[in-house]
Order: sequence, then structure tokens, then C-alpha cells
Amino acid sequence: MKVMIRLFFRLIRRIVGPIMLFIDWITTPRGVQRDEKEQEKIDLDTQNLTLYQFKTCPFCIKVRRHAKRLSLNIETRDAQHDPISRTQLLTGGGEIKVPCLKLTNEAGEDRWMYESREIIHYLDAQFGAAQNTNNEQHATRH
Ligand SMILES: N[C@@H](CCC(=O)N[C@@H](CS)C(=O)NCC(=O)O)C(=O)O
Repeated sequence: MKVMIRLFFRLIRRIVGPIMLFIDWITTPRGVQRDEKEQEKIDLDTQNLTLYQFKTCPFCIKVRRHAKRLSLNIETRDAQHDPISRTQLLTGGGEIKVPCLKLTNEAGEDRWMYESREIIHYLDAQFGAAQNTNNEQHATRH
């Protein structure tokens, strides 16, 4: 069954992937605009994030678009064609499944987050509009 699912997604990536990439290209979302200082802080925070992905995977496209929407500069690694990235994903995360977000904490420890929905949820919580509103509320309270 697992093999069938893999084959199904491989077929989707081969056939639908290039079409999705083209649609993604012509409908690239506009990123949110932040002031320079705020964007610098976010750029610093996102240095601890790495997105392992396949170029034509629809779930990866969804996550990349969301990161673009939030103006997040997250390093991406090609776990499909780059053997080093693929090995990192397998040994670190435990399986070859993308998208997978690697979060490195200050102690240099990695956490591997699978599932596009969970990744998007995490990005929203950390860098989304709600986060900005929370920061503004904190700023006005103090
Ligand atoms: N439910 C997962 C689905 C992810 C998924 O199925 N990804 C496929 C690529 S489209 C995968 O990693 N397949 C492994 C493989 O082809 O080796 C999500 O939303 O992130």
C-alpha cells in the first residue's frame, strides 16, 4: 500500500508538478511588507530553519508559497536530487518524506517537523499576523 501511495505521488510530481510550478511562478504571492528592523530580526530567526523539499512536490510548493507570503527567507535543501541533503533528512528526521522543516535551537539541537499543515501552522504562529499583533499588544502594554 505504501509503495502504491509513493508511486501515486511520483506520478503527480512528474505530471502535475511542472504545471503547478508554472502556476506557482505566474501567481507568486506577494510577501508581507515589514519595516527594515523587523525583517532583519525575522531573517535572523529564520536562519535556524531549513526546509527539506522536492521541487515539484505539491505539499512543498504549498509550504514554499506560505513562506513567501510571510516574507520568510528559509534555506531550502533538495532532498530529491542532492544525496547529502537526502541522507541528512533520513538520518536526522527518520524518513524520506517532504516537506520537512528542520529547526535548530541555540544549543545546536535539531528538531524535525514533518507534515505541511504542521509546518504552516508553526510558521504562522511564529511569524504570522497573529504573532505581529501579539508583539504590538506587548509593545503597547509595556
Ligand atoms: N501529508 C504529507 C504528505 C507529504 C508527501 O506525501 N510527500 C511526498 C512527496 S509529494 C513524499 O515525501 N514522498 C516520499 C517519496 O516520494 O520518497 C504532507 O502534507 O506534508
